[in-house]
Amino acid sequence: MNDTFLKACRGEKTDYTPIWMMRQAGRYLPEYQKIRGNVTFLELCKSPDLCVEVTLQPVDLLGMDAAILFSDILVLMEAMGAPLEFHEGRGPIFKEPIRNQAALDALMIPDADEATAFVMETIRLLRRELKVPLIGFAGAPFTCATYLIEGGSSKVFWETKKMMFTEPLLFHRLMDKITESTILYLKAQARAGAQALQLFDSWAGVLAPCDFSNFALPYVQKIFAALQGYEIPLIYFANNGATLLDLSVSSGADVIGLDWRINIGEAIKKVGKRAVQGNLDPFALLLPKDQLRQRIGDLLDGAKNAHGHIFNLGHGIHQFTPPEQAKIAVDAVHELSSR
Ligand code: 1CP
Repeated sequence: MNDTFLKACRGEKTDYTPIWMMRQAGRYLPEYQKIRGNVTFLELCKSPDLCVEVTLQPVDLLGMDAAILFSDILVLMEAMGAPLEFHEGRGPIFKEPIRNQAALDALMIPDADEATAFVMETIRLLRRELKVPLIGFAGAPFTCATYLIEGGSSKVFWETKKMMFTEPLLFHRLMDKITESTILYLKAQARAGAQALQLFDSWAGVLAPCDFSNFALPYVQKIFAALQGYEIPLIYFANNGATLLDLSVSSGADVIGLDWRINIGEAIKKVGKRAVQGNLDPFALLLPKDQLRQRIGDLLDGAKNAHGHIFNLGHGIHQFTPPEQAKIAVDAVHELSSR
């Protein structure tokens, strides 16, 4: 068992810096495309055998030091009773957005072992196969709420902010329900065998710090507090979150994920005795080999005072990234950080 990733999460000394990449299982890999060619995205998410296969791909092909469960943050929203569709090229759609009390009342707090049995089965199967740690995950409540309220992806978040500012009680009640569901869901993942848990807050960066404090952070704190007993590393990734970093350190996470917009050395000064994860610009994977290695060397150097560093991209790997470039990055991290 290669436990370098878990050691780095705990701030312990490691022989080298571990690496994994957000969205490492996915469309940039031809091996993923091949499987995805025969099934829809949601069918894939609900087929444990196929989920196992695509989860293993980046670990086997590229040498990642951790695996992340293949699933999607919106699977839980569907289990709560919000009918979900994925349209090719357009992303997720909730045809019945949650914008009033009646719609909110219709949402359930599901029993995760039943409603998302396929996720738990995937985790159990993966643990038999994997020689690196398995990361489970969920969306952070604010990010999940934006999809439910907007009815899909958004750029301006009009409906979400309208509810926050004109019907704050309704917004908080929705956040409460997502939070309760997420706690049960992540506890079930931990029981099934997930060895670390990450909350993805992809849209937290659209919030002013005062609104993040009021409308988003308390729910992240509640989730991480509920997971303390499992003694597995908890990771919080707020995309575009540099301006929220001082607040994010109070989330209760053991590891703070960093997007690429902040200098890693500066971030490390703020996070104190916590590990950091990040933060190469995903598009920097396109650099010519020598420059990519140089850039990675600089990043490792910038993180030398970290209380644990897990190398990652600053957000998900882009679907048109050549897999060979990802492999160069993995090898460079291993080689340049070896001590
Ligand atoms: O066509 C396809 O094959 C679907 C593309 C795809 C994939 C591969 C989607 C649709 N989701 C996923 C997998 C996925 N999603 C993983 C897999 C594990 C891994 O990292 O390897 C994870 C962790 C997610 C999480 C997720 N889904 C997030 C949070 C992370 C992030 O990237 O910010 C979000 C926001 C989603 C929603 C989602 N899923 C898929 C799409 C197109 C979207 C919408 C994104 C948007 O609104 O812009």
